Amino acid sequence: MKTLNRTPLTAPNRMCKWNVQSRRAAGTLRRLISVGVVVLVTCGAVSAETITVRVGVPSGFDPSVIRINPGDTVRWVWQSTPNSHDVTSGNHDTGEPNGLFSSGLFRRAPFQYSHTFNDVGSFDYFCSPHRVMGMIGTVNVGTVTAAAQPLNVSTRLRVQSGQNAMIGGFIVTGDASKRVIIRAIGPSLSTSGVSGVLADTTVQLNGGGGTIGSNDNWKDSQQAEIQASGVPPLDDRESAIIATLTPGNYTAIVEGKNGTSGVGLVEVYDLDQAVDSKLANISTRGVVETGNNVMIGGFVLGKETSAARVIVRAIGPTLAESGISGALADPVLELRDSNGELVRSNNNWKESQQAEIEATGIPPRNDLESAIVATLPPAPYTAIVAGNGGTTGVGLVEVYQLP
Ligand SMILES: [Cu+2]
Repeated sequence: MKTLNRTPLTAPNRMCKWNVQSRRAAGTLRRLISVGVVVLVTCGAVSAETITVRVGVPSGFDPSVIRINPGDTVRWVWQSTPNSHDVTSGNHDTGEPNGLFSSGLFRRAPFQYSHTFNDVGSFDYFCSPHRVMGMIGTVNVGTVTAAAQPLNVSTRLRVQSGQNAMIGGFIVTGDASKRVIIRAIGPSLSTSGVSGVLADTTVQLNGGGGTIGSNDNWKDSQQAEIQASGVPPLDDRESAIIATLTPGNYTAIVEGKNGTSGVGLVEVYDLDQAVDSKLANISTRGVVETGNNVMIGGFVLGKETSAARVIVRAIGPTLAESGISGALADPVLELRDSNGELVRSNNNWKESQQAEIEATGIPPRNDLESAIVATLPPAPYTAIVAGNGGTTGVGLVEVYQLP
């Protein structure tokens, strides 16, 4: 197995509740720290949190279903809308209040109401005048024992045009809508020593059989929202879209403006980690080259404190079946931790872990493709895909969370 000497993309730039903890990075990683991969990881120790729910957007609660730990506080924040709203605990179907919590009736922005949930359980609430129109919410309180979940995905490669654009895919699973930011990064990569960067990025978000949105320069629209996310792009020519997405499949297509090529980064961040839904099955397709232009996929496992079981796949030859020309003939895959240490590598998936990979139900369909099954503690990781023997072509990297 050829070992790639490659620094990971995802730097251990860890944020705990938005307070940046500066953590010394290994030498080879330091120059990549400013790449802009801000990693959101809920810290291991469980401490009480405050989760914000927006009231009246335009006539609902956002997010409407959340999961929190006992002792956490929910803060409802009224948005400016023509109507007044309230938060009243009780039965969704009958509108009968149960007296557990109430903001009082006829509230308007600016107004906030908070309630701390100490008991485990599922707590329904509604807005009295708008319940019948579906303005209802639920707070699920329980010590979270689920495995860590993907909070963000980022992939870096040399972006080309048309069929060779960079395509980031992800799935929102669960019952509730998920608020995400999608970023396409190019020019600011040069500040971290990456050469040949995409000078001006564009991004298009597709899902539900159509285009949800597109953006060229992020300040052109949603500027305030993007800034408020805490992760605005560093360069005005870079692109970003904030969207609240119902469970389903989505793709983010990153291209250079006017057909230009260069190294780019696509990122999807979970902006609503308390919501009862998650990002899953993240993938990126693009042209895999050599040296600095191999495909570097980053993903972050977080939110929960227990380890997650994942399968990482590097797909090449089977892309030809879906009409992709110039597919990578023989991918090799490396999984590295945030310090750049090799967790595991694989060339042909049947060479090791064959039974484990088959048991996942999603083994690669071509023997030359690569896969790794691993149980990983919450942290950032990188999956590096290259062509065996320095070959190049279109490849796909995928990370699936396993039950
Ligand atoms: Cu209302």
